[in-house]
Amino acid sequence: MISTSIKNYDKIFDNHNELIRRQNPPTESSNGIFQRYQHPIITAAHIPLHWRYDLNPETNPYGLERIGVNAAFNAGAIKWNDKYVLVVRTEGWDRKSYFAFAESDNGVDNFRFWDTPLMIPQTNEPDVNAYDMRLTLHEDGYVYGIFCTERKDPDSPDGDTSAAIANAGIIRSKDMKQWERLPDLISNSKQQRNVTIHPEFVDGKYAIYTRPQDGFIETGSGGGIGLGFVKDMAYPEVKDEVILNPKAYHTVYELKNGQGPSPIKTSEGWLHLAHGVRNTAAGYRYVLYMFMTDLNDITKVIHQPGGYFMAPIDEEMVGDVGNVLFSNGWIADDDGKVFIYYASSDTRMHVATSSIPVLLDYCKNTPKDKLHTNGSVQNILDLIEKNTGLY
Ligand code: M1P
Repeated sequence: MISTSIKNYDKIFDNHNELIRRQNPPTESSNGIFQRYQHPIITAAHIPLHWRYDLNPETNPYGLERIGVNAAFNAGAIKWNDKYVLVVRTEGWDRKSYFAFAESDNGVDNFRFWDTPLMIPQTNEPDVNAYDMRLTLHEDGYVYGIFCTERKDPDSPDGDTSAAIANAGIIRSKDMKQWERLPDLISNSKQQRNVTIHPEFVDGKYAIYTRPQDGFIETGSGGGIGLGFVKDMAYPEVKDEVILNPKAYHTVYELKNGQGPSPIKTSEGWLHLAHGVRNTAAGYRYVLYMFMTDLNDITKVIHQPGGYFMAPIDEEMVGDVGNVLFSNGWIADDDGKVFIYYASSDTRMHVATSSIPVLLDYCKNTPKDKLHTNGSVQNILDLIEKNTGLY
């Protein structure tokens, strides 16, 4: 029965507090490469109650939820003031996404939202939808927040109400509170998503990872993860864009290939986390995969393990857009521990942990995709031979 009593809120607040404070132990099993945790770290239910309910019994006598949240996913991440800070793509019942910051002391549970969601400073052309922000501390001293800004395609035929143009919107800040909006990315491609900034200058320029596409959904000639250079972020025109890591037939990144968060620097090269998409009879399947680029030449891929790094399992496979893992945030601690923040099925946020040495070993020593079935068998035969006489 629907309650008509405002006492309703006591139970709602109790449940909410219990959810926020819930501990998140690791799962029992691990493949040695990363460790999953038992619970999602942020869901729609974690969003503060006073963002959703009118708590005044005079104006909300039935205790109704006024502004609902559909999903909380695809979060950017940064370590800030010793806290693990996420900028969560929060999607309302109205389908609009907006950004909400949440922080935790240990990176795996007890994420608490900051007081209010982010009001993004606007350009002359308002963002109709905004999502998937990457947070990167650049050596110029700014934290850059690069996100997808989506607007209706002005060239779409009459009656086509869904054709959209996606581009990279850019904000930056020195304190994570006051944000300055810069012009949207200027590039040769009509569509750009999954854009992020390299944390260091390259030959005095900003290096930008891109994902050019012909259409909003169709990749067309859009070839994969791009890399281009910008002289001045106040006029972010990408020059000399090249495809750093292309899509490839019969791989996990056959249909789409997009950079995740900005890469992590190690003594042996830059670690990259990306998502690959392939088509199936049941729709697109998004998985995470990894590769490494050269420490001194970021246009050169030096290691790329075959196949996926993480794919959706169990509850992760189900949600608004099923069979999707997506990551646009990770944090490497000074002791080498790595927190991989990933979303499942466009619905909820999770964390997995690993370490720099383990991820380097994974990238360097996992066999490559040899791009044909007997190549995969050969990889197994090589391993069997190597193991002869052991165990
Ligand atoms: O629905 C899966 C993902 O689809 C888009 O990603 P991409 O541009 O790589 O296809 C984005 O809308 C992303 O937010 C979403 O998770």
